[in-house]
Amino acid sequence: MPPPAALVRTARCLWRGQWLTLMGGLGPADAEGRYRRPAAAFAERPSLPAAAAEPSGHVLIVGRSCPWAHRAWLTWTLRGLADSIDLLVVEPDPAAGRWRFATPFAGCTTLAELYRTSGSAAGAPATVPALYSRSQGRILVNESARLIELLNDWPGAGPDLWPTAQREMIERWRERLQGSVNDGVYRCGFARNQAAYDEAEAELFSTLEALEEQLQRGVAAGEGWLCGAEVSLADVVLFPTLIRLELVYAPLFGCSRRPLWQFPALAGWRARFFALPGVAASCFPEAWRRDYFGSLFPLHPSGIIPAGADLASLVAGPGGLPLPGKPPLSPG
Ligand SMILES: N[C@@H](CCC(=O)N[C@@H](CS)C(=O)NCC(=O)O)C(=O)O
Repeated sequence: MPPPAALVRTARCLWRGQWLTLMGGLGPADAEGRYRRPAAAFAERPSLPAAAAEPSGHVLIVGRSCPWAHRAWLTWTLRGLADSIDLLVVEPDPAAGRWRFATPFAGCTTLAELYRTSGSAAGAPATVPALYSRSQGRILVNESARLIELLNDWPGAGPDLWPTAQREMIERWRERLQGSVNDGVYRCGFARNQAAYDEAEAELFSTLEALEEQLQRGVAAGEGWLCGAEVSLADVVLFPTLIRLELVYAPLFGCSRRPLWQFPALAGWRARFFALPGVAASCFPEAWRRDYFGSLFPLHPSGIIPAGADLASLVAGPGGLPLPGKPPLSPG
C-alpha cells in the first residue's frame, strides 16, 4: 500500500489526463486552454420566410436548461409569436449526451436526426435553439444571435426589441455581453487551466460592474432597461445568464466573486425583467440544476444535484420584499 501522499499524486496525475480528455467532449479549447465555442451548423440569418405569418408553419425548438435557447424563447414571448410559431421543448438525454423529442417530430426521435435530415455535416453538434420550417422540412437557423434578430422581424403583436434609433447602442452591448457574459460564464467553467479561468472571470466581473454603472445611470434618469426606456434585445440576451447565476454558474462554473445582490441596480433590473409577462413561465430552476449538475460530468463527477435558492427569493429584495426602483414596465 503506497503512502497516501503518493497515492494522491498518482491519482492527480492520472485524473488530469482523463479530465482533459473528458473536457474535450464538452467543447474545444485553444492552445492556451481557453474554451472556444464551436460554430453553429446553420449560422446565417435567413431572410424572413414568405410564409412567416402562416399559423404553425414554423417551430422553435428549445431546451429548458439552455441559456441560448432561453433568449430565443424570450424573444418569441415578448414579440407575441405564439400564433405563428409553435414552441417545441426537447428533453435532455444525459446518458447519450444529446437532445431527444418527447414524441417523434418530423419522423425523428432525436434532434441529431433532425439536423441530419436538414443537411448538417456529419458530427456537427445538434444544438438548441433551432428554427424549423414545416413547409421546407428543414432547420433554417440555429445560431441564437441571428435567430433572435429574425424573430424580431417576424410579424408579431409585441414591441420592436431592436429599434433602429437604439440599434448602435444595443449592438455594442450585445457584442460585449456575448463574449464576456453569455459565453463568459462558459469560458470560466470550461477553462482548462487557472490562467484561462482567471482571464474569463476578470472579464465577466468587469462587465457586470459596467452593467451596474449603466443601469444606475439609467434608473436615475427614469429608464429601467439597458438601452433606455424600453426592453431591447440587449436585455433579452443578458437575462438567461443572470437568472442562472446563483443557481448554476456561481457554484458550478466558479462565477462567484460577487453575488448579484451586491450589484443593486442589476438585481433590480433582473427582478423587473422576471416580472414581464410570460418570462416566469420560461424559467425552470429545477431543470437548470438537474441538467447542469447532472450532465456536466467532468465538472461534477458525483452527479449530486445541490439544493438551490428559491427563484422567487432571487428576484426579490432582502426579506422577500420587492426591490427598490421602478415598478415592472410592460413590454408594450
Ligand atoms: N451557437 C449556439 C450555441 C447553442 C448551444 O451551445 N446549445 C447547447 C445547449 S446550451 C446544445 O444544444 N448543446 C448540444 C450539443 O452540443 O450537442 C447558439 O447560440 O445558438
